[in-house]
Amino acid sequence: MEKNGKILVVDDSIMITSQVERILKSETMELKIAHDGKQAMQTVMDFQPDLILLDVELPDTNGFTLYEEIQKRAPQNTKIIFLTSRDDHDAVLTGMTLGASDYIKKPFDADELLIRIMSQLRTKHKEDELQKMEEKASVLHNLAFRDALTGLLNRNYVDQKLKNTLDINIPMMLIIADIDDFKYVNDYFGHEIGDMVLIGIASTLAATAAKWEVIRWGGEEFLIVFKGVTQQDCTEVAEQIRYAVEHLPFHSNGEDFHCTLTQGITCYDHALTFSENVEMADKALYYGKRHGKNCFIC
Ligand code: GH3
Ligand code: MG
Ligand code: MG
Ligand code: MG
Ligand code: MG
Repeated sequence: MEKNGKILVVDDSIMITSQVERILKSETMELKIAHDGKQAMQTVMDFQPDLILLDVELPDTNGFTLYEEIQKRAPQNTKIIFLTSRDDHDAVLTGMTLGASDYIKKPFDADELLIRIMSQLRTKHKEDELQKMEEKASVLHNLAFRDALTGLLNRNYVDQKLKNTLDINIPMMLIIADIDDFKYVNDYFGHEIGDMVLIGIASTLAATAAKWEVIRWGGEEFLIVFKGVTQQDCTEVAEQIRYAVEHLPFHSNGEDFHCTLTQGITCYDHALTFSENVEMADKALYYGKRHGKNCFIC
């Protein structure tokens, strides 16, 4: 029969662990016992329980400290219920403030314990389902809207998502950045190294303009969309990008080399279409290309 929950009981009292075993025996649950903090941590990692019943007074540690250790190692939705004879106000507050799912005082009522465990397990299963759905949605989102080589947003993202979020009341800036003499990199070092350069420069752009949307616009062209910034903010980022890319070290066949890029910047005009705005940034970019590259033009 499929088990519907993995429970770890952490308690140094054999009386308590046997009692819990009796209560849960009839249920379709898998049970493990740990008598101290060390055993508990080992079991958390090996067994990956859905729910932990955690005593506070333990021979080698205290349950509150152990709670924090478990949190660091256990999967995200693991439920932890304190089951303890520490019934004073401060202890209850400490346990619940740490984020425990529940706090049950000893001596406990068997039926109540079971119901509370089942309730937490149901919540856990729902959270797991939700997490799986979110992960699936995120994978689908990435497939649709991210470029496979660089991981940056793609043009489809601009058409399907970004264009619907434009607000005429929010000032915007665009940067079109194009790698300088990239054809030479491919011709001299080969297409694979060319790809490595694209990945390196893309991640530099993503890190430097982390607050904004960075799109792989074409082969070696990138579009950065700034919302709610001044021209000065934008040119500061452009200079950071220029500097960071220029100093990014590449290596192939025993040779060290560097790449640069040229940027065209435009203040977004909401009276024009998105493409027309990109064309304006393009014009600035080509001005920069004709005037020595490795620069930005407004
Ligand atoms: P400029 O400074 O004027 O921009 O010169 P450029 O050589 O960078 O520009 P050009 O348009 O002549 O060449 C761009 C090159 O980028 C040509 C194309 O093969 C290469 N490219 C485009 N996409 C990719 C890619 O995904 N991987 C690799 N390795 N190369 C690519
Ligand atoms: Mg104890
Ligand atoms: Mg180009
Ligand atoms: Mg180029
Ligand atoms: Mg060219």
